[in-house]
Amino acid sequence: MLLAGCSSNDNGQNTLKPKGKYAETADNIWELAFWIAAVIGVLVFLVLIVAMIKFRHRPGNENPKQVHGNTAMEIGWTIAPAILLAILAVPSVKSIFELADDPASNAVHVKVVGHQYWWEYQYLDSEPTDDHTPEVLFATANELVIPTERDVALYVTSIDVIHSFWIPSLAGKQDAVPGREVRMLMAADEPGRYLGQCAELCGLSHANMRAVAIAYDEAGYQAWVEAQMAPPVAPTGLALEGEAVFAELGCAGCHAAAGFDGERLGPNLTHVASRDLYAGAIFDFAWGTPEGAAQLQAWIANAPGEKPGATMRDYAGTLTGQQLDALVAYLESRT
Ligand code: HEC
Ligand SMILES: [Cu+2]
Repeated sequence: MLLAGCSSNDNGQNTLKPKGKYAETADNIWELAFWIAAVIGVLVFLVLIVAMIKFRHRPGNENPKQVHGNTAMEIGWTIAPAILLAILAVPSVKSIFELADDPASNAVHVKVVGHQYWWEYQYLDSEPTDDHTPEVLFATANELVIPTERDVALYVTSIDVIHSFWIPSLAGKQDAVPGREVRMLMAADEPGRYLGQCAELCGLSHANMRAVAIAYDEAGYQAWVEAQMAPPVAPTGLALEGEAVFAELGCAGCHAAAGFDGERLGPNLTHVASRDLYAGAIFDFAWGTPEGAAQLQAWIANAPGEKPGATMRDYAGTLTGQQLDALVAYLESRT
């Protein structure tokens, strides 16, 4: 606990430093409960210490008077916690209703899908309801991009096992359960990058299933949406060669790379070059650098070797240097 307390304040995953109104709502309840518990804790320890010193065993000291079955005390220590819980229930229940409220009418709607071991984000044109299935405008992975000062309604689900979606400074934690879609509200006050983590043990690479929420101001967000909606540019040169390799090696069987055309096993790569992080946000594309290219080639050549349990096909080092160069050039052109 001491070591955890020494962690720097800006480690990015801190529920106690909320950066948006929904995270604040949860933090406020914690704050109240903490201070009540802290006062009680200090009182209990004080009484305990006094009792230990004053009534400790001394030679010739009889057993103290026993209080077992004392009706007044039994009633007292049953009623006191009940009253405390009743007090805490007021803000808790109020907050539960607030967090379950309908989002504002200008909200952004995103379906969040947990996969072993990465998060997919499908941007919807409207709110999903019992008798309305919204259209998916585009899909992205690992980086959830949101506007500041607007409600973001996330519809959290999973396609395989139970995951848990958690960006500590922007919202609470929501289990992602296959076959269920649970709405969760998120909001960010300031532009920035907010780190998160899958919070439900979901398999071998659970710890490698990170997430990042990126908040832009309204203009920045609109520009990003426009770029995601734009059709991918036609590749040229080495990238064109890479497109052919992409088709030939069956990459397209798992990865959509030309818009949103249905759900696939792997992340949508239509605009992959607009993202910084990949493979559950554990690697940095570092586009245009030799280190970035080397890491990406290592990933494509042998994904499960780079990330244990990754469900991407293991090409087990069968790809040639020329194929890998062409694939990286192709991916780099998906801006
Ligand atoms: C069997 C399905 C499958 C095939 C085939 C496949 N991939 Fe993948 N790919 C995945 C999955 C699943 C992930 C995510 C793995 C993870 O993060 O744990 C992934 C991740 C990636 C990523 C990182 C994307 C991101 O945003 O995280 C890139 C780039 C990629 N694959 C490229 C390729 C290329 C190039 C090929 C063809 C040589 C290929 N993949 C073939 C399933 C596949
Ligand atoms: Cu997970």
